[in-house]
Amino acid sequence: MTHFDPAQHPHRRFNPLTREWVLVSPHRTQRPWQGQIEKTPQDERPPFDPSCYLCPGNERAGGARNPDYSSVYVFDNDFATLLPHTPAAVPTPAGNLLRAEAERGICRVVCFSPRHDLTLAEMDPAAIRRVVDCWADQFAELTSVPWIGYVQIFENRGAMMGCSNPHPHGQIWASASIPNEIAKESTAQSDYFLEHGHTLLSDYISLEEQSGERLVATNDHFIAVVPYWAVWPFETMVISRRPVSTLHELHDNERDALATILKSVTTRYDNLFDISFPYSMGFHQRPARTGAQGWHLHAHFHPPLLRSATVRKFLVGYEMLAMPQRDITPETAAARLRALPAVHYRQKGLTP
Ligand code: H2U
Ligand code: ZN
Repeated sequence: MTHFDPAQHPHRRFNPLTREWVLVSPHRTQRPWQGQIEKTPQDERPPFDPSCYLCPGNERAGGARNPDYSSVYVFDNDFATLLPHTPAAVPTPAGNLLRAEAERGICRVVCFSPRHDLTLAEMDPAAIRRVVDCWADQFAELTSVPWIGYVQIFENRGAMMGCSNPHPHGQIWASASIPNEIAKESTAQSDYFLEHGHTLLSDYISLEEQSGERLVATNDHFIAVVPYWAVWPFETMVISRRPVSTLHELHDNERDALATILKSVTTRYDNLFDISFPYSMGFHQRPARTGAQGWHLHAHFHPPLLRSATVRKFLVGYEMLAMPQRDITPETAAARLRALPAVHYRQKGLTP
């Protein structure tokens, strides 16, 4: 028997943020594939689409009309998942197996650009910076609502992720209670901070910089890595170097740096299979009122694609019933993303 080699042998890796494990099976990347046949989806869109409910000046499905906006535009979701005026429920007695609580919230839609045909990857850094400012302002505004407990800023990109419209946009769901993933990350980060006196992610980014093998992109204020414990094949995390807990605390140059690294990560994603790469991404910031200790600002990108433009990974079977599993190692995924050109495939050959 040879020595254990994480590039060859099945193993499991620990996610210190959620305290959950992921199975890694690098030896399986050789197995034959007879599943889905690949074909590259077309992605040609006009800069303005008269039938798009997010384009400037158009009427939305809910009946409201968008203003003729020229930068970032935010509105209350016409079909919001959470509503601000839900009546309070009678508390379910502890120990009851049928437990429910009323949930209140505020849901918004953020149009990143008036241009129907762009994506974050294709927007210029100054325009992405305006989106960063909008996210930061929205976080501050929504956390100042006394009953809001947590603000989730996210983007579903691509029809494969259930995104209903290709116009570049994201969503914000602010809820009274703390969602599951945030509760897990809060506990882990706060315990780590109390024990070590600095944030879990500060120590983590030091390790990643020393090894370099999972880095995707870095700049003065942010790093992008395929996390050691990644579940999705090309999952990444974007982490601020300074241990701030919200977007709102970022200085001017840090906000520019965030815009730049978001462009870099999304460009590499698109260049991986020469398509507009689908993903769900979102920022994890501290809860509004509690559990702030040790929170370190970061974003997660969860892209579903595996080996081509159409072969996607599903969390099914063992993963649905037991635990997540991946084949290509995070190190291999990071090396592939790192090696890609920094110029977007649709802009190759165009003068900047
Ligand atoms: P997705 O593309 O991630 O589905 O987000 C689009 C959101 O836009 C969705 O939550 C909202 C939907 O409720 N929406 C409006 O608020 N008004 C509309 O006219 C259409 C869609
Ligand atoms: Zn549009």
